[in-house]
Amino acid sequence: NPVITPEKANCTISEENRQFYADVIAGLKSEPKHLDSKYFYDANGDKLFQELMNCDEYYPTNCELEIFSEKTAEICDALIADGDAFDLIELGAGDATKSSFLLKYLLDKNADFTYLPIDISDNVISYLNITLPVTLPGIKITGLNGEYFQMLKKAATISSRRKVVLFLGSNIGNMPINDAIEFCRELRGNLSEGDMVLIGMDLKKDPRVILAAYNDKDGITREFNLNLLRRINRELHADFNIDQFEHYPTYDPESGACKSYLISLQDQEVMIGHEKVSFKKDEYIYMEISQKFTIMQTDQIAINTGFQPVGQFFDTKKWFIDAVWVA
Ligand code: AVI
Repeated sequence: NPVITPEKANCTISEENRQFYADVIAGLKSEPKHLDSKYFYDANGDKLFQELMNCDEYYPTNCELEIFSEKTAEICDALIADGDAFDLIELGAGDATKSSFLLKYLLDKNADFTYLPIDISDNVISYLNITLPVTLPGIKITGLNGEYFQMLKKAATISSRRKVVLFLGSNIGNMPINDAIEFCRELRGNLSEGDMVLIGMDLKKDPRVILAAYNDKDGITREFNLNLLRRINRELHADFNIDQFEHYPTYDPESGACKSYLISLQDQEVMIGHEKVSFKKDEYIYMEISQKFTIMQTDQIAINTGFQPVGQFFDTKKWFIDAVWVA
Protein backbone atom coordinates (compact mmCIF):
# COMPACT_ATOMS: atom_id res chain seq x y z
CA ASN A 1 0.00 0.00 0.00
CA PRO A 2 1.32 3.46 -0.82
CA VAL A 3 2.28 5.48 2.22
CA ILE A 4 -0.01 8.49 2.56
CA THR A 5 2.09 11.42 3.66
CA PRO A 6 0.20 14.44 4.95
CA GLU A 7 1.38 16.47 1.96
CA LYS A 8 0.10 13.93 -0.52
CA ALA A 9 -3.08 13.13 1.37
CA ASN A 10 -6.38 14.34 0.17
CA CYS A 11 -7.47 15.49 3.59
CA THR A 12 -11.15 15.79 2.84
CA ILE A 13 -13.03 14.05 5.63
CA SER A 14 -16.27 12.51 4.44
CA GLU A 15 -19.52 13.78 5.97
CA GLU A 16 -20.06 10.50 7.85
CA ASN A 17 -16.54 10.67 9.32
CA ARG A 18 -16.82 14.22 10.69
CA GLN A 19 -17.75 13.09 14.21
CA PHE A 20 -15.15 10.30 14.11
CA TYR A 21 -12.48 12.85 13.18
CA ALA A 22 -13.58 15.33 15.86
CA ASP A 23 -13.58 12.59 18.54
CA VAL A 24 -10.16 11.25 17.51
CA ILE A 25 -8.53 14.69 17.50
CA ALA A 26 -10.13 15.66 20.83
CA GLY A 27 -9.09 12.32 22.37
CA LEU A 28 -5.49 12.47 21.16
CA LYS A 29 -5.06 16.11 22.12
CA SER A 30 -6.25 15.36 25.68
CA GLU A 31 -4.08 14.50 28.63
CA PRO A 32 -4.01 11.52 29.00
CA LYS A 33 -4.69 10.50 25.41
CA HIS A 34 -7.69 8.31 24.72
CA LEU A 35 -9.76 6.88 21.89
CA ASP A 36 -13.36 5.67 21.98
CA SER A 37 -13.70 1.89 21.66
CA LYS A 38 -17.01 2.30 19.83
CA TYR A 39 -14.82 3.04 16.80
CA PHE A 40 -13.23 -0.46 16.94
CA TYR A 41 -16.02 -1.86 14.81
CA ASP A 42 -15.32 -1.16 11.14
CA ALA A 43 -15.62 -4.16 8.78
CA ASN A 44 -12.19 -5.44 9.82
CA GLY A 45 -12.90 -4.79 13.52
CA ASP A 46 -16.16 -6.77 13.21
CA LYS A 47 -14.17 -9.65 11.70
CA LEU A 48 -11.55 -9.53 14.45
CA PHE A 49 -14.25 -9.46 17.13
CA GLN A 50 -15.84 -12.55 15.54
CA GLU A 51 -12.42 -14.26 15.69
CA LEU A 52 -12.01 -13.16 19.31
CA MET A 53 -15.34 -14.70 20.26
CA ASN A 54 -14.06 -18.02 18.92
CA CYS A 55 -10.67 -17.95 20.63
CA ASP A 56 -9.95 -20.12 23.68
CA GLU A 57 -9.33 -17.35 26.18
CA TYR A 58 -12.30 -15.08 25.43
CA TYR A 59 -14.95 -16.70 27.65
CA PRO A 60 -17.87 -14.16 27.87
CA THR A 61 -19.57 -15.15 24.62
CA ASN A 62 -19.55 -18.87 25.43
CA CYS A 63 -20.81 -18.24 28.96
CA GLU A 64 -23.75 -16.20 27.72
CA LEU A 65 -24.46 -18.70 24.94
CA GLU A 66 -24.59 -21.43 27.57
CA ILE A 67 -27.14 -19.39 29.55
CA PHE A 68 -29.33 -18.79 26.50
CA SER A 69 -29.16 -22.37 25.22
CA GLU A 70 -29.59 -24.11 28.60
CA LYS A 71 -32.11 -21.76 30.24
CA THR A 72 -34.26 -20.70 27.28
CA ALA A 73 -37.60 -21.63 28.84
CA GLU A 74 -36.80 -20.12 32.25
CA ILE A 75 -35.64 -16.85 30.68
CA CYS A 76 -38.78 -16.59 28.54
CA ASP A 77 -40.98 -17.39 31.54
CA ALA A 78 -39.29 -14.62 33.53
CA LEU A 79 -39.88 -12.10 30.75
CA ILE A 80 -43.43 -12.82 29.60
CA ALA A 81 -46.76 -13.96 30.92
CA ASP A 82 -49.02 -16.29 28.92
CA GLY A 83 -51.11 -14.51 26.33
CA ASP A 84 -49.29 -11.21 26.86
CA ALA A 85 -48.59 -9.35 23.58
CA PHE A 86 -45.24 -7.58 23.60
CA ASP A 87 -42.35 -6.14 21.62
CA LEU A 88 -38.98 -7.82 22.00
CA ILE A 89 -36.40 -5.11 21.40
CA GLU A 90 -32.68 -5.90 21.15
CA LEU A 91 -30.07 -3.16 21.54
CA GLY A 92 -27.03 -3.95 19.37
CA ALA A 93 -28.50 -7.10 17.89
CA GLY A 94 -25.47 -8.20 15.83
CA ASP A 95 -26.21 -11.56 14.23
CA ALA A 96 -28.82 -12.36 16.94
CA THR A 97 -27.22 -15.76 17.71
CA LYS A 98 -28.09 -15.61 21.41
CA SER A 99 -31.53 -14.05 21.06
CA SER A 100 -32.45 -16.63 18.39
CA PHE A 101 -32.79 -19.20 21.19
CA LEU A 102 -35.51 -17.03 22.72
CA LEU A 103 -37.11 -16.20 19.37
CA LYS A 104 -37.39 -19.87 18.39
CA TYR A 105 -38.84 -20.83 21.77
CA LEU A 106 -41.39 -17.99 21.66
CA LEU A 107 -42.44 -18.87 18.10
CA ASP A 108 -42.90 -22.53 19.07
CA LYS A 109 -45.14 -21.35 21.92
CA ASN A 110 -47.16 -19.13 19.54
CA ALA A 111 -46.32 -16.08 21.66
CA ASP A 112 -47.71 -12.80 20.29
CA PHE A 113 -44.64 -10.64 19.77
CA THR A 114 -42.69 -8.56 17.26
CA TYR A 115 -38.89 -8.65 17.27
CA LEU A 116 -37.34 -5.19 16.90
CA PRO A 117 -33.55 -5.44 16.60
CA ILE A 118 -31.81 -2.07 16.87
CA ASP A 119 -28.31 -1.67 15.48
CA ILE A 120 -26.13 1.21 14.38
CA SER A 121 -25.01 -0.86 11.37
CA ASP A 122 -27.42 -0.91 8.42
CA ASN A 123 -25.67 -4.12 7.22
CA VAL A 124 -26.71 -5.84 10.42
CA ILE A 125 -30.33 -4.71 10.11
CA SER A 126 -30.72 -5.69 6.45
CA TYR A 127 -29.06 -9.05 7.20
CA LEU A 128 -31.54 -9.74 10.03
CA ASN A 129 -34.56 -8.50 8.05
CA ILE A 130 -33.66 -10.93 5.24
CA THR A 131 -32.33 -13.99 7.09
CA LEU A 132 -34.53 -14.31 10.19
CA PRO A 133 -37.83 -14.85 8.31
CA VAL A 134 -36.04 -17.75 6.53
CA THR A 135 -34.42 -19.36 9.58
CA LEU A 136 -37.37 -18.58 11.88
CA PRO A 137 -40.52 -18.87 9.73
CA GLY A 138 -43.46 -16.86 11.06
CA ILE A 139 -41.35 -14.28 12.88
CA LYS A 140 -42.60 -10.69 12.82
CA ILE A 141 -39.51 -8.51 12.56
CA THR A 142 -39.02 -4.76 12.20
CA GLY A 143 -35.33 -3.92 12.12
CA LEU A 144 -34.42 -0.40 13.25
CA ASN A 145 -31.17 1.10 12.02
CA GLY A 146 -29.80 3.92 14.18
CA GLU A 147 -28.80 5.07 17.67
CA TYR A 148 -30.31 3.06 20.55
CA PHE A 149 -32.40 5.76 22.19
CA GLN A 150 -33.57 7.40 18.97
CA MET A 151 -34.72 3.99 17.76
CA LEU A 152 -36.35 3.15 21.11
CA LYS A 153 -38.37 6.36 20.75
CA LYS A 154 -39.27 5.35 17.21
CA ALA A 155 -40.30 1.89 18.43
CA ALA A 156 -42.67 3.56 20.88
CA THR A 157 -44.38 5.40 18.01
CA ILE A 158 -44.84 2.12 16.07
CA SER A 159 -46.40 0.16 18.93
CA SER A 160 -47.66 0.69 22.46
CA ARG A 161 -47.31 -2.91 23.58
CA ARG A 162 -45.26 -3.88 26.59
CA LYS A 163 -41.54 -3.77 25.87
CA VAL A 164 -38.95 -6.38 26.72
CA VAL A 165 -35.45 -5.03 26.01
CA LEU A 166 -32.38 -7.24 25.53
CA PHE A 167 -28.95 -5.69 26.09
CA LEU A 168 -26.52 -8.59 25.94
CA GLY A 169 -22.82 -9.38 25.73
CA SER A 170 -21.69 -7.15 28.63
CA ASN A 171 -21.71 -4.24 26.20
CA ILE A 172 -22.61 -2.15 29.25
CA GLY A 173 -19.07 -2.91 30.53
CA ASN A 174 -17.55 -0.90 27.69
CA MET A 175 -18.92 2.29 29.24
CA PRO A 176 -17.11 4.01 32.12
CA ILE A 177 -19.21 3.26 35.22
CA ASN A 178 -20.84 6.72 35.42
CA ASP A 179 -21.80 6.56 31.74
CA ALA A 180 -23.17 3.04 32.30
CA ILE A 181 -25.39 4.36 35.10
CA GLU A 182 -26.49 7.32 32.99
CA PHE A 183 -27.23 4.88 30.15
CA CYS A 184 -29.45 2.72 32.40
CA ARG A 185 -31.27 5.83 33.64
CA GLU A 186 -31.94 6.95 30.08
CA LEU A 187 -33.07 3.44 29.21
CA ARG A 188 -35.51 3.55 32.13
CA GLY A 189 -36.70 6.96 30.92
CA ASN A 190 -37.61 5.39 27.58
CA LEU A 191 -39.64 2.60 29.20
CA SER A 192 -42.96 2.40 31.02
CA GLU A 193 -43.81 0.69 34.27
CA GLY A 194 -43.94 -3.07 33.74
CA ASP A 195 -41.53 -3.09 30.78
CA MET A 196 -38.55 -5.39 31.28
CA VAL A 197 -34.84 -5.57 30.55
CA LEU A 198 -32.60 -8.61 30.20
CA ILE A 199 -29.05 -7.35 30.59
CA GLY A 200 -25.84 -9.39 30.21
CA MET A 201 -22.92 -8.45 32.47
CA ASP A 202 -19.51 -10.05 32.90
CA LEU A 203 -18.69 -10.88 36.53
CA LYS A 204 -15.52 -10.58 38.60
CA LYS A 205 -13.61 -13.85 38.73
CA ASP A 206 -10.02 -15.18 38.83
CA PRO A 207 -8.07 -12.11 37.64
CA ARG A 208 -5.82 -14.36 35.56
CA VAL A 209 -8.78 -15.67 33.59
CA ILE A 210 -9.96 -12.12 32.90
CA LEU A 211 -6.56 -10.79 31.89
CA ALA A 212 -5.97 -13.76 29.57
CA ALA A 213 -9.27 -13.04 27.80
CA TYR A 214 -7.91 -9.59 26.86
CA ASN A 215 -4.39 -10.84 26.13
CA ASP A 216 -4.98 -13.92 24.00
CA LYS A 217 -1.92 -15.82 22.88
CA ASP A 218 -2.75 -15.48 19.18
CA GLY A 219 -2.71 -11.69 19.52
CA ILE A 220 -6.26 -11.16 18.22
CA THR A 221 -7.05 -8.60 20.95
CA ARG A 222 -3.79 -6.84 20.12
CA GLU A 223 -4.82 -6.64 16.45
CA PHE A 224 -8.33 -5.58 17.49
CA ASN A 225 -6.83 -2.56 19.29
CA LEU A 226 -4.23 -1.73 16.63
CA ASN A 227 -6.96 -1.96 14.00
CA LEU A 228 -8.36 1.34 15.25
CA LEU A 229 -5.06 3.04 14.33
CA ARG A 230 -5.28 1.38 10.90
CA ARG A 231 -8.83 2.66 10.55
CA ILE A 232 -7.74 6.19 11.49
CA ASN A 233 -4.94 5.98 8.90
CA ARG A 234 -7.37 4.91 6.19
CA GLU A 235 -10.43 7.00 6.95
CA LEU A 236 -8.91 10.10 8.50
CA HIS A 237 -5.76 10.38 6.38
CA ALA A 238 -3.34 9.69 9.22
CA ASP A 239 0.14 8.20 9.18
CA PHE A 240 0.37 6.10 12.36
CA ASN A 241 3.32 3.69 12.21
CA ILE A 242 1.49 0.71 13.69
CA ASP A 243 4.76 -1.08 14.53
CA GLN A 244 5.61 1.71 16.95
CA PHE A 245 2.63 1.04 19.24
CA GLU A 246 2.16 -1.96 21.53
CA HIS A 247 -0.98 -3.38 23.10
CA TYR A 248 -0.98 -3.27 26.93
CA PRO A 249 -3.95 -4.94 28.68
CA THR A 250 -4.52 -4.60 32.44
CA TYR A 251 -7.00 -5.90 34.98
CA ASP A 252 -7.50 -4.42 38.45
CA PRO A 253 -9.23 -7.02 40.65
CA GLU A 254 -10.17 -4.37 43.18
CA SER A 255 -12.21 -2.10 40.92
CA GLY A 256 -13.07 -4.77 38.34
CA ALA A 257 -11.80 -2.49 35.56
CA CYS A 258 -10.16 -4.30 32.68
CA LYS A 259 -8.50 -1.61 30.60
CA SER A 260 -6.45 -1.70 27.45
CA TYR A 261 -3.87 0.79 26.27
CA LEU A 262 -1.60 1.29 23.29
CA ILE A 263 1.90 2.35 24.34
CA SER A 264 4.08 4.50 22.10
CA LEU A 265 7.42 2.70 21.65
CA GLN A 266 9.32 5.89 20.80
CA ASP A 267 9.02 9.68 20.67
CA GLN A 268 7.02 10.22 17.51
CA GLU A 269 4.74 12.57 15.62
CA VAL A 270 1.64 11.52 13.79
CA MET A 271 -0.33 13.55 11.27
CA ILE A 272 -4.09 13.10 11.27
CA GLY A 273 -5.44 15.14 8.41
CA HIS A 274 -3.87 18.55 9.05
CA GLU A 275 -3.43 17.99 12.78
CA LYS A 276 -0.13 16.93 14.30
CA VAL A 277 -0.12 14.77 17.44
CA SER A 278 3.10 14.17 19.40
CA PHE A 279 3.79 11.07 21.46
CA LYS A 280 6.52 10.64 24.04
CA LYS A 281 8.19 7.24 24.34
CA ASP A 282 6.08 5.14 26.79
CA GLU A 283 3.11 7.50 26.54
CA TYR A 284 -0.18 5.61 26.38
CA ILE A 285 -3.49 5.88 24.57
CA TYR A 286 -6.32 4.61 26.75
CA MET A 287 -8.39 2.47 24.37
CA GLU A 288 -11.13 0.54 26.16
CA ILE A 289 -12.68 -0.42 29.47
CA SER A 290 -14.40 -3.78 29.94
CA GLN A 291 -15.83 -3.44 33.44
CA LYS A 292 -16.41 -6.61 35.51
CA PHE A 293 -19.13 -6.55 38.17
CA THR A 294 -20.04 -8.27 41.42
CA ILE A 295 -23.54 -9.73 41.55
CA MET A 296 -24.40 -7.16 44.22
CA GLN A 297 -23.25 -4.32 41.96
CA THR A 298 -25.56 -5.48 39.17
CA ASP A 299 -28.51 -5.20 41.60
CA GLN A 300 -27.32 -1.81 42.81
CA ILE A 301 -27.11 -0.44 39.27
CA ALA A 302 -30.70 -1.59 38.66
CA ILE A 303 -32.01 -0.02 41.87
CA ASN A 304 -30.07 3.24 41.42
CA THR A 305 -31.45 3.70 37.91
CA GLY A 306 -35.13 3.09 38.57
CA PHE A 307 -35.41 -0.66 37.95
CA GLN A 308 -36.21 -3.55 40.22
CA PRO A 309 -33.94 -6.58 39.84
CA VAL A 310 -36.26 -9.60 39.66
CA GLY A 311 -34.26 -12.47 38.17
CA GLN A 312 -30.73 -13.78 37.62
CA PHE A 313 -29.39 -16.39 35.20
CA PHE A 314 -25.85 -17.72 35.37
CA ASP A 315 -23.64 -20.11 33.42
CA THR A 316 -22.38 -23.16 35.36
CA LYS A 317 -19.10 -21.44 36.27
CA LYS A 318 -20.97 -18.31 37.45
CA TRP A 319 -18.70 -16.16 35.33
CA PHE A 320 -21.49 -14.22 33.61
CA ILE A 321 -24.95 -12.97 34.58
CA ASP A 322 -28.06 -12.24 32.55
CA ALA A 323 -30.15 -10.18 34.94
CA VAL A 324 -33.87 -9.48 34.63
CA TRP A 325 -34.97 -5.98 35.61
CA VAL A 326 -38.48 -4.61 35.67
CA ALA A 327 -39.22 -0.91 35.10
C1 AVI B 1 -18.06 -5.95 23.00
N1 AVI B 1 -17.41 -6.00 24.32
C2 AVI B 1 -18.34 -6.48 25.33
C3 AVI B 1 -16.12 -6.71 24.32
C4 AVI B 1 -15.54 -6.78 25.76
O1 AVI B 1 -15.29 -7.88 26.23
O2 AVI B 1 -15.38 -5.72 26.38
C5 AVI B 1 -15.12 -6.04 23.41
C6 AVI B 1 -13.75 -6.62 23.52
N2 AVI B 1 -12.64 -5.96 23.69
C7 AVI B 1 -11.60 -6.76 23.74
N3 AVI B 1 -12.05 -8.00 23.64
C8 AVI B 1 -13.39 -7.93 23.50
